[in-house]
Amino acid sequence: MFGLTIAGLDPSGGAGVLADIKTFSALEIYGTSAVTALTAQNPKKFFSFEIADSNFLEEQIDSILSFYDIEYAKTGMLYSEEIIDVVSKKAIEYDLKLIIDPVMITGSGATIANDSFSKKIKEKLLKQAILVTPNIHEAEEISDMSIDSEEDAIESAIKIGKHTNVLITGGHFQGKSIFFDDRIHLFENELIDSKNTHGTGCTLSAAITSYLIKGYSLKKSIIKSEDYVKKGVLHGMKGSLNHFHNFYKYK
Ligand code: PXL
Repeated sequence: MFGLTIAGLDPSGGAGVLADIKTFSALEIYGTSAVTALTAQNPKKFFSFEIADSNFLEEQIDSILSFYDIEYAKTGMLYSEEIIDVVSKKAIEYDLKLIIDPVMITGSGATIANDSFSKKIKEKLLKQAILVTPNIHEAEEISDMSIDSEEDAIESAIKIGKHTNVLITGGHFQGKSIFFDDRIHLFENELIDSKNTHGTGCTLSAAITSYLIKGYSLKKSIIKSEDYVKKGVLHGMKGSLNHFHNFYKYK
């Protein structure tokens, strides 16, 4: 079973393409990738990034999808309109089901999406998605409203839900995450006091993609993925979660 991530490369391996590939592998999916950007960072500090040329990104995606039979792909850092256009075109051409992690700002505070990003993904990409996974900040941007309470978050999820299924990820409102398909589901998550959270968003969407590939329903894939991320954080190290917590002999 094969999966694809279209995302940026974080050399620390906590987030981005490397996190996605580790997650796919830990969950028994053969991972492939197309790299949208190179970044220089560690879990504490973001230094810089270089965006991939869009023709080159297109060639990466073609080289994978002309060879492997891939139904589900996740997206991470896309940054610009040009890159969103390439991903949208390729998703249509290869009939991909997209899981979109609409990353805009890293945990270390760096902006990894340009100003028109949320407008552009609404116009171009969300209609091709089967799930979008914003955090609270990203949900505010996409739904064009501020979120100060659980009720606001539900309203935002319903607004974004006009485009596609949406999971507003936890960390706020007692750790609850909010899933809207044709109705609202609230998932209670234990709040974990840990510094090892770099990469949790990327990992969650890669895990959901993996479970969908394995044939689980969207709701079940989300529940199983939240558990996988929680265990990763509990066994995390040096700022990032541990994608292979199942395999390590030491804890
Ligand atoms: O915020 C998630 C994320 C996505 N993609 C890349 C990142 C990060 C966070 O650091 O570096 C490449």
